[in-house]
Amino acid sequence: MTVVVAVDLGATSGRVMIGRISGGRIDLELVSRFAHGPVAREDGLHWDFAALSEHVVAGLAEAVHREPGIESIGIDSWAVDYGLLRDGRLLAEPFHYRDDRSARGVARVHEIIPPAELYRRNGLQFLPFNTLYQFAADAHLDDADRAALIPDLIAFLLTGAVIAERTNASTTGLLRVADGEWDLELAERIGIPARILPPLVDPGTVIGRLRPELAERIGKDLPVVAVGSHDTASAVVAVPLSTPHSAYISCGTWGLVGVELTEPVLTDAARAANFTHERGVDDRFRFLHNVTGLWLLSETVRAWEAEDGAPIDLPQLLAAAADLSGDAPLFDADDASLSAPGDMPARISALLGTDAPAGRPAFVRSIVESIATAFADALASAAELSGREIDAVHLVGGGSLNSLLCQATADRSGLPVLAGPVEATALGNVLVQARALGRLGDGTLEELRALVAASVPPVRYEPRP
Ligand code: LFR
Repeated sequence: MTVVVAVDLGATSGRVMIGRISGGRIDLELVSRFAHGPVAREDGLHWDFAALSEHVVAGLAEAVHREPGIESIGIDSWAVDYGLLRDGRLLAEPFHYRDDRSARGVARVHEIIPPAELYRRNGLQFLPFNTLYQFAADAHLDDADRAALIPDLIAFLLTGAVIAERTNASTTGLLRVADGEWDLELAERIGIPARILPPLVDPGTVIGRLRPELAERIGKDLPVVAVGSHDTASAVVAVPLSTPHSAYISCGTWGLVGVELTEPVLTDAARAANFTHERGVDDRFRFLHNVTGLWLLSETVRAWEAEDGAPIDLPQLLAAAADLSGDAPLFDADDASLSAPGDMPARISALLGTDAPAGRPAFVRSIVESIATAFADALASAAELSGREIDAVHLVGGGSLNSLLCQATADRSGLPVLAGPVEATALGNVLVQARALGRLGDGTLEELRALVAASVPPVRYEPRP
């Protein structure tokens, strides 16, 4: 039996999970889960990084307490955000990618380098919060000796080693799509000092061992192993893709919709459709588009709870939404006005205009159908741009539990949806650690995925006419 611990930090909640692999099966045990999100400070939206790292260390200690046989730690999180280090100390609390300072960075970068050239170099879809734009708007860059992306920053706190794990580094916009190395010329042109970019490592590399004081608190001296530290990269590892004709949707706060490729598609059409080339584990490309996912629902529920002063039963609300018939009014789930936190029902209503449903179940149905419509559009684009016929869609992550969303995605795309695993990201994290420990042989991605398919059978949704 191989036992490891996965720290998986999503944009609205984090979890620590024990992963066990034995007899051709993989299982997860939830150790701790904590909510988190943007916190408004005087100078903008941040992450409460002190609270986050305390949750991680406490979760790891609890994991080792429950399972002394744990052999390593892997960390993944949402992408693009970072902390600046100087002499081994964090200079300031990391900004949240939804903070609007990045708009200044976009203007500054695009003045120097046109978007078409950027796409040829880094292959990334335009998202205003890509790290390079955040760097360009960051007043403290010159004071720093290193920048570390969130999972790398946590690995640094745990071990003292500063690296840049490659799948997540590919979301900075500063990695060359051609060879996955830092584009130092690009960095120089936009005024980013090369010294802040740490050495790149691939998933499977041992980053370091726990600092002695942390090994003592956690209860064991463990190595921290680089996994696909971008959560989406780990999720895609655990998508039980059966054929090259399957697409995936990794659906949590975001819905990441795409296919896995071995060669990039750097066409004008791909750029116009805003399709990205994020690096996957084993040098695959995650050719995908970001659709605003469950963020729309979680922010809506948060606003209603504040209004009611009481918690809302979301499963009940979704069931009521599923019972409604007739066409739901649709809005563009990707509209830029929905990106910031705040009164989501009002902003969605503004997009729907006079069509905005009055009742909550109908409102929820509009949200879910609008997300499914955006998913279906992105699936069609993925097929067209990659020249690949798609005959099934794997929907993994939290969204896979939302049967209204899964069925609507099947209906609107005309494709069968295979839902699950819900914890794809943690599974991918665990699998890459186990392989690094030498327990899965050379384990190709296909073998890792077969292990997932054998352990977590998907729920199938057929498209209805
Ligand atoms: C999903 C995700 C997306 C990334 C977004 C912001 O959690 O990592 O892949 O585009 O968050 O970091």
